[in-house]
Amino acid sequence: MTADLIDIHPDVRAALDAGRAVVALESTIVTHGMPHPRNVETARAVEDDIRAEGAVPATIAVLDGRPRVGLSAADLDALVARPDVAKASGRDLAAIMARGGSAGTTVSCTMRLAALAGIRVFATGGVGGVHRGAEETWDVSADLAELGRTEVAVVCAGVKSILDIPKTLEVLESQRVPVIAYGTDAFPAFYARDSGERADHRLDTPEEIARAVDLHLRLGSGTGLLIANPVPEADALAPAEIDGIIAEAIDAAATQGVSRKDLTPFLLERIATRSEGRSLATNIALVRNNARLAARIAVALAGGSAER
Ligand code: PSU
Ligand code: MN
Repeated sequence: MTADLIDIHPDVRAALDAGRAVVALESTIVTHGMPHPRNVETARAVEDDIRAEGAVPATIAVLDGRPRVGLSAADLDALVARPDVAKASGRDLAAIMARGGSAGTTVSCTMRLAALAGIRVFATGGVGGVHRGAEETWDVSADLAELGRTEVAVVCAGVKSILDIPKTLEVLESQRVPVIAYGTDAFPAFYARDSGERADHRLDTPEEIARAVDLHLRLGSGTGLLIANPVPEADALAPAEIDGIIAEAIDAAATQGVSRKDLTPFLLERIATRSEGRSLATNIALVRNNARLAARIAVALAGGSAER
């Protein structure tokens, strides 16, 4: 059904056909979330982390009008070299495909394509959510709507405090998306291990999380799951170190009238620059940490047989 719509890399195709573990990865983090060349280096390191755990990585993007599930090294280089590379959420896919464009895929778009390909586990850094001041701007990421209707487990490090975390958790609750924290009662806040909010559920092993994912899907829940994995202690940033930088970035966005799909990339870029790379190092560490957990969940879901 989807063969004429998306290109699935042969390694990914073979793993899916054999029922082996596959982990989807997004690409907006590469095209709009990190500076070059750290973006490409990180994308490759994350794929290696997933392979080391015995799963097959499937980085998802749109290249010259074709959605790709699984990118070769050359595809990744081509993606970042396209001068007009777009940021695609799920709703943008059709128009970008129709004009033959290229795009990094956000969490919402990556979930859509992963689900079409039959992939149930996806790793990223942070998902989008309800922006601070949303009562004025109505800025709520399409990631939350997609989580409310697409059956994929998304492993993240919580959400950044560029967002309104309590409101984001309220929308996830309304959307029937379970929020499961790994090894902690707290909902993590990306750079920090604890947002001050509690997650709905705590599970302590990848196997237990895999069981919950399997049950959620078999119950016909019809939604995704958010698996929140706190940043490793050694890589976390002190709130005092980052909160002022985030507040300054939000003020600058408001002053410059940055809105809609440009807002999140603007904030990420400004925070990375103003923190002199400390936020970037944390970002890279937590994405890799999420990839490893996602791979372990995918291996457990596939029946525990890692490819080693
Ligand atoms: N948050 C991060 N890093 C990111 C993103 C969000 O900490 O790279 C990216 C993800 O691709 C996410 C997207 O799906 O931004 C959300 O964008 P928006 O807020 O415009 O929905
Ligand atoms: Mn938005």
